[in-house]
Amino acid sequence: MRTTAASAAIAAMPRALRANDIATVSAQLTIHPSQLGTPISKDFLGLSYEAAQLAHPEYFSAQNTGLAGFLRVLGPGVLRIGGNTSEYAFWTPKPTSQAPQGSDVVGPDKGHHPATPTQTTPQAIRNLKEFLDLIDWRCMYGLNLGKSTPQQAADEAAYVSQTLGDRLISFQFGNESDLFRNNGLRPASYDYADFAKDWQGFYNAVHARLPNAKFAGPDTAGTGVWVEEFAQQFKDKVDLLSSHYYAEGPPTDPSMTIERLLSPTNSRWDKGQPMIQQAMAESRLPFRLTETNSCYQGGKPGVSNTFASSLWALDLMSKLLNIGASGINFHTGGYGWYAPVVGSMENGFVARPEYYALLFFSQLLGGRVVASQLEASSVGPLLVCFAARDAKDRLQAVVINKDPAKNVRLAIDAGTSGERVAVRRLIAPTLEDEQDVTFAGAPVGAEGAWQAARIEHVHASNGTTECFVPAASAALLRWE
Ligand code: BDP
Repeated sequence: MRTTAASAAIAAMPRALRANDIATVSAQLTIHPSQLGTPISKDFLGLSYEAAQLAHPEYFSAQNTGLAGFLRVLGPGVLRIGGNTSEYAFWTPKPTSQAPQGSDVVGPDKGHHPATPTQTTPQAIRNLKEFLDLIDWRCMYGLNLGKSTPQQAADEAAYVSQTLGDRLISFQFGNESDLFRNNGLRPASYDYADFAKDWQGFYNAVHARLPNAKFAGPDTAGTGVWVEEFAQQFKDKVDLLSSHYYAEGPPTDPSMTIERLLSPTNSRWDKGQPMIQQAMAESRLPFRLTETNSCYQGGKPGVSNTFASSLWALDLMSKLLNIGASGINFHTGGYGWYAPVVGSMENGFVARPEYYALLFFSQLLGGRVVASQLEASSVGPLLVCFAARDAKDRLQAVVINKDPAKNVRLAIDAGTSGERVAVRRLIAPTLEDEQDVTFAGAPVGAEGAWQAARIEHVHASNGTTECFVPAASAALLRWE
């Protein structure tokens, strides 16, 4: 069985590993294993689903074992409920008509029109609790700020809190309220001060009903000044700052390509990041990227569902570690182009390339970043590296080679010698590949089944470990 998996892995090797027509350049990584940096939260990984998915109460239920398997292995993670449809999801404590049943799946909202109103029933929340227990995740629950009232939000929050118990992390009010002035939910004059007033009203109502409830926010689309203003104003009321980020969009724009997604100079993230850091520093609150993905309006075929999205996602997670963020929620649902897992209860679920980035990153959970320096002038900014200690204190290095035209020979000085280093590779035949991704030589199977099938070993010589990282691939190195 091992042999079959190994031969499959070799067949799936990037062209670069088999051919000599790609340049190989050298780079040097120096790791300072005792200089500890940011902790990597155990619940760093998460997914974000549309609130409208709750209108189909079987989806997040203990019956959905097909989906549960994929999530459990990434955990203990965070399931965030929100998205555009949260402003159209109405708490319906006593449904008069039968709520929709079955495995209907809700994809990411494309934001083209106001969403269809949906009902969130007590049954959906009870099922959600069972689902969270099954996967051992917790939930950040978005309440409807756009079209609901503080009173309705308090009623819903009371039921959610009582039912989810310690599976509930916090409530948020509204999804991307910085866009309310553009999407018809508020007048064109709606600004931060108006939002703060709305937010305070909802907070008062929920807090009065649930004095121990926890809150996060502002959950804005942008990482702009609203996050900073919110942090200043509400730092004593929230436990966590949150905002969203989409690397590209809209998908109809021909310049939204794989090349642009992976480019270090085109990143909207780099513009927003300083404001997040400032908000964190001023408020001393942690930050979580509660909704993100490669391309808004549901993603772009040929970009969001390719191997490029795995390398993009890994790179984004490394950027989040750089600022000490506490986690990330990839937006998903249904068969969305950028969804890490797609499918339905009826047809089963499969992992898309982006899922492999989460699986790779799950090896780091509960650990700590350690200081490292990359000297890679001949390689350029498409090579991203960092080092970390895992939960068992083992030293690891993450190497992300986003360059499709350069293999990298990386010399690593980890300040130690004589050890064996295990290498697990994240590879696919090309950046455009949509289905032949493997991690450590193995694909992810039904219900998230995955077991490493190919672990290479390299040895340190004179204190230096050398590792070859093919063009358009990533590697996880672990000192044993
Ligand atoms: C975000 C929304 C989410 C959408 C996503 C998208 O919160 O509901 O699905 O954009 O456009 O802004 O893909």
